[in-house]
Amino acid sequence: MTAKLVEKFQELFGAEGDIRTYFAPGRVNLIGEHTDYNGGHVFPCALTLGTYGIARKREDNKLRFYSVNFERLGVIESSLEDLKPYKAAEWTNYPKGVMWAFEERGYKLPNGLDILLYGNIPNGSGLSSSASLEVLTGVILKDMFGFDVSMTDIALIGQFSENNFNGCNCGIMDQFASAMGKKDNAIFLDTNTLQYEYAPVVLEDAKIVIINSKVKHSLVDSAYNDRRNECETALKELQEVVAVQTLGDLTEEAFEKHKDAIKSEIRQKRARHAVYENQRTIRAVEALKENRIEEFGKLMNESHRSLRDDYEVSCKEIDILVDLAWETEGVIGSRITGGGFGGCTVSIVKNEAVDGFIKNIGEQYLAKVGHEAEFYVVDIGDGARVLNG
Ligand code: GAF
Repeated sequence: MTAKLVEKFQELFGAEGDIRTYFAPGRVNLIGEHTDYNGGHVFPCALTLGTYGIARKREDNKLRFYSVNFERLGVIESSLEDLKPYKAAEWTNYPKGVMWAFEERGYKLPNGLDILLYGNIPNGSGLSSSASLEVLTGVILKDMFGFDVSMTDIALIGQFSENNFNGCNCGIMDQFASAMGKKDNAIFLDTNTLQYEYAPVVLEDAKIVIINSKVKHSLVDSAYNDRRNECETALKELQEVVAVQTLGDLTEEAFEKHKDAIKSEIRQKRARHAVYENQRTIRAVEALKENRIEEFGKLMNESHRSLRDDYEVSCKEIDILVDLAWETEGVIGSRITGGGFGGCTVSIVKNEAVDGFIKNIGEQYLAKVGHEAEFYVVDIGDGARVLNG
């Protein structure tokens, strides 16, 4: 894979100099959705799908980008002087945003770069293609310029760039999963403290299957930011009656006791999701550790209902996929994954049921929705890294 990309890089940018190769994965979140900006827990894992980067330092301060995924756009030129937030929408805003964020944090970029990218995560599907691009850029800059930043710093810088350069007020989950992923493990992350532990996902009798609905409703960024604002207002209202720093500090009982302090029904529903989902995630990780996989699956299903009914981030196509999964023999659990309003579902499916699951749901989805879904039986991979020096 990388040999072909290096060849393309050399064809576009010349063969001389120290050409280096990098990879950063996308992620799938098993449970703990819309909790990462509410001080709660998440449980994502890195995929073996992700973004590859081939890069070389330049002598001047020019930046040249090329994406194999957007070939028709050709080479896009820019420079270190041109790192300004909220410019015209184009994919180079992700790597440029991270360069800008490094400089904002005091890491001056001494040279420009030539970068070629290729991603095999379906774009805009909720599997964090943009976070993988951000983390990849962080790893390139650390490696090229010897910056003393940890992988957690790279995740935080990626999130900072997404929030302040690209205008999406996301939490830390996606960048963290891409930077810190570990083969065959999910990451149980407390987003309030950034403490984390790896939990092995050893599913001897089952597989993780992602279904891409291939719909992306246009609301994504604005509705995401709305949810976040609703939760922030609900938290302020709760703080009038109970001493908490985040919604993640509340148990279900404490929430039920104090919820009337939240003065709108919609905000109550949003906060209820954030509180219950956080507690569900903690319980789900315990269940997985103790090999109670059926219980893990039930919690995934509950997570979906809460995201559908209380948080209202699902959509017709995703609900069709989840309902079909719930009706299928051999499915342990199924839910929407990622930010929502389209994108993907994640299911845990018994080995012997996987082929039938793909065939039946594939056919029924096509009949009900009018276009095909895409299926990925995935492996959990390692986090972002230099592939060769
Ligand atoms: C998106 C965001 F980028 C994450 O930070 C997270 O909030 C997720 O939606 C929902 O859990 O992927």
